[in-house]
Amino acid sequence: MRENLSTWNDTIVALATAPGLGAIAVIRLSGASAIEIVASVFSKKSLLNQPSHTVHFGKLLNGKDVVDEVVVSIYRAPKSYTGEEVVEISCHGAPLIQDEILQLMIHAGARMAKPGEFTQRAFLNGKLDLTQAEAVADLIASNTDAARKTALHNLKGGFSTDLQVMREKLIKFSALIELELDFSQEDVAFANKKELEILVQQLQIKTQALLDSFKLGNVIKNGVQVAIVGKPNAGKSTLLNALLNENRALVSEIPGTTRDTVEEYLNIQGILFKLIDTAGIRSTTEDSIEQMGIEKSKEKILGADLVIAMFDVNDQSIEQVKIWESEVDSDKLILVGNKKDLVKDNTLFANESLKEVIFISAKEKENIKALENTLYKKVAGEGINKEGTIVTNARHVASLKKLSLALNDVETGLQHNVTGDLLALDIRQALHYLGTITGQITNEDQLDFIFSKFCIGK
Ligand SMILES: Nc1nc2c(ncn2[C@@H]2O[C@H](COP(=O)(O)OP(=O)(O)OP(=O)(O)O)[C@@H](O)[C@H]2O)c(=O)[nH]1
Ligand SMILES: [Mg+2]
Repeated sequence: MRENLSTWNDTIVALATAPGLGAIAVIRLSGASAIEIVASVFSKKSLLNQPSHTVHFGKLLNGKDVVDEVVVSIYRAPKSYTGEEVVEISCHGAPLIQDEILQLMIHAGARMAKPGEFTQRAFLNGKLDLTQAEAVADLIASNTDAARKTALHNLKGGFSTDLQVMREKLIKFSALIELELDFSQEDVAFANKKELEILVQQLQIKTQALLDSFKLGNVIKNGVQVAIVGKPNAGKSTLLNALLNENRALVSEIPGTTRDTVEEYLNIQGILFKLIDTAGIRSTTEDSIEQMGIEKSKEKILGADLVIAMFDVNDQSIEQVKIWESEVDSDKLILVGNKKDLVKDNTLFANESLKEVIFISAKEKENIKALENTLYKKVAGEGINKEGTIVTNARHVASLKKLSLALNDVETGLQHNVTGDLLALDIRQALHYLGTITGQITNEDQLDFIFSKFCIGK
């Protein structure tokens, strides 16, 4: 438990379910007086003596007026989400009723909760660490299966467990080194420097792996930008439609059909891809509107995480592949040869220069699955390791980078045989950055910032 608990003596209230009309709504209170406040307006037996984890049916009364018939659930401290006394009122879902009950609770002594304040209290009461609290926000905001899974992994403490193990080992060393300093006159060595060196190297590897996972973490959270580019008439818009399974973009045999970019989302095995259909690129065009579209396509290539470079396989395939390979980074590039249904000479598919190419027919929807698999693999490799920790939070990345630098300092110090007090200083610095991730070391502004991104009622 944390010491600043005593400052949290007011009781907060908020709507926990989505605002608007629903069959039922849940209003939640947390704080020392939560049960008293609800009991003071509850029609039935007194709630004050009821045990934790019980539900009670009754009426909420505003003077003599019945506001609603409700079910009240009681969770007593510390066995609740926040670690405080918590009451959840399930009422009928009309916005008017929700409002009236909130007003009633405020009148009886509660105050409106700030965004994320329930989770902030859970954190301050030691129920969650900071990475877990942040995972709660990610979980609520997750819109794909992969995002949900990584958030759940972190909520269960996946990320913090990894860091906690490192932290404990480092603390042990820093204690031993500091012990040595106390006995410096006697020239004894408690800490084994070789072991420390190995530990620091292991930590460095772990930190790098976590940093590397952010690239995947970021796309899991925010989606992958995929630009579909190529010459006019290559079939880009037809491909977009085939991937989406609907006629979203205009298709025609006239080159230069797509003028402005068309963007749509596609979920492949839990990862969100943002597909961007662009205007066909050709070297010269008289039409100034088309020219603007083309400039935009070039911009999209630069900004995209992946580029589907598309060409008509019946039109100078090898030359086009060469151009794309020289223009776009290989780990971003997916080469797609379209209109395979029109190919007369099948030997083309076996051509060595085209071995990276996925041959499809956008119009006949042939081989679209293979392209989807390639998109997925480019992002997730052989699959997202559900047990592995993936960093999805920019704040964690910033701390991990500083941690890595601090570990470097410890390593260099060890190599140069620096004195124990300098070494202890560097280790403490590394411990500090580890602590800022899990929240053992925080400041109020940072907490306010993190929790302000939550929705109200969580
Ligand atoms: N036979 C055949 N025709 C296709 C295929 N894919 C697209 N087409 C045709 O090619 C023409 C151009 O298709 P679009 O999808 O509009 O091409 P685009 O690349 O978006 O063209 P712009 O928007 O002008 O840059 C249309 O007449 C499509 O029906 C395919 O796989 N096979
Ligand atoms: Mg088009």
